[in-house]
Amino acid sequence: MTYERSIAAFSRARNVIAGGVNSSVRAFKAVGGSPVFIKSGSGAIVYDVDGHEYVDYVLSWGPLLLGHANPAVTKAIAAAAARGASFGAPTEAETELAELICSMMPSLDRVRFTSSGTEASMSAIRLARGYTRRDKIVKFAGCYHGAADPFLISAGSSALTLGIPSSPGVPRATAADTIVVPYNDPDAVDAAFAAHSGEIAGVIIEPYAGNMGLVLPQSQFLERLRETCTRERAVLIFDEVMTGFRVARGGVQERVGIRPDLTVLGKVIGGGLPIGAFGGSEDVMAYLSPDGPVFHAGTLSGNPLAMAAGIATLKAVRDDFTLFERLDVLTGLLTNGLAAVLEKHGVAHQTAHAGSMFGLFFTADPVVDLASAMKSDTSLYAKYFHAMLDRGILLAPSQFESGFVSSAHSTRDIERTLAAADDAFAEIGAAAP
Ligand code: KE4
Repeated sequence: MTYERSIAAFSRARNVIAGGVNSSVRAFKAVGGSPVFIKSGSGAIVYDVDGHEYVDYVLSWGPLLLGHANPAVTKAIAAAAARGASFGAPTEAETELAELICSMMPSLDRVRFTSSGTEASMSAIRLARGYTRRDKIVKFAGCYHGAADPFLISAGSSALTLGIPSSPGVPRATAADTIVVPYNDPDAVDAAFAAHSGEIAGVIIEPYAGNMGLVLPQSQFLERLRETCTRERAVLIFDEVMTGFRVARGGVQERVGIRPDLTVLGKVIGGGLPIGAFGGSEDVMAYLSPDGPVFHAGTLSGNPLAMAAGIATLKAVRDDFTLFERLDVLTGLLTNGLAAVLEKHGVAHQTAHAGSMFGLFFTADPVVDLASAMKSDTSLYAKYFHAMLDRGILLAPSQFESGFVSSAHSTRDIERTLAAADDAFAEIGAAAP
């Protein structure tokens, strides 16, 4: 396939937008080539400016649980827009979305909306520090909590992709308050608390890690974290921006039966519009301004359009009792099918899937943390990405991301994807040195 219009669009964008993109991972740096510019989407399909059609597994990096231009979501946004886009005053739509979230995530007594997951994670950390009067936080190598200074130390997602997991510009003093330990290593967490007794405000984790590829917690890892944080009186924060309302109605915390003290949300709860949220027990959230001393604010927090999109999305999540089962079956069909294709072509691989999230690593060894994820063959991933793009399948343009399936995807889309993968590896295999 040729991509003339996308190439021209990228060249034009670079004249006025830094790097030609408004979020780094979109630039295709990890896979090479020029990024495709998308013109429109509908259901599981997106169309680029050259007129190519793709089955989309990026889904705006997770928000589009119901697929592109879902009719109910689109109608809700249009109706809200006709009433005025923003008021800078409370609206009942914010209460309605908060009630929907709290009804499906029982660990949340109270929430606060923001305009991004980054802002929500930042604010959750500030709240944990204010609540405990401690400064340090523990994060896990390869986990990504957004583009805020405290997290850009051994971060995942595009920070990892671009080789800047610990970004320049983060002051040493900030980095000194972030303790990084390996994912799936509860002993390392205990050692951090032993070394910094009484100094650690909280532990923030992606309970299913989706930003180094998909890496799932090993048995008892999350349980140990909960015990340690309870013992040390530190705040356990589940960053469920990606997993919330995606791996189950109540996120990972429903699947594993663990109540974090704070939860960070985003993506799905906004149905594709800018959103983030953080929430937890009434006790902890009472520390947040204006009732408490820990400050938070945001011009467009709780924006009526995002609320409308989120309400329409979460009503579908609440009312469709087979949704998560269907998504799990479809995603399993995809990952099992990909494994079979890779076996057939003799390609070393690890696949993972949880609900409607999936991951694929090109390595023979199990992936349990960042170090093992980094052993993946990223150059093979780049070849795979482009071979699939040329065959009408849009995957994450980085090995260190997760893929997503929506309720708009069909078994026909999965079959089309598997046929493309088989054909792609026949080509790649033939080209192998
Ligand atoms: P945003 O600020 O991008 O809304 O959310 C940050 C964030 C926080 N926590 C988790 C677990 C996340 O996955 C994210 C953002 N995810 C990335 C995808 N890996 C967003 C894509 C991008 O950066 O363009």
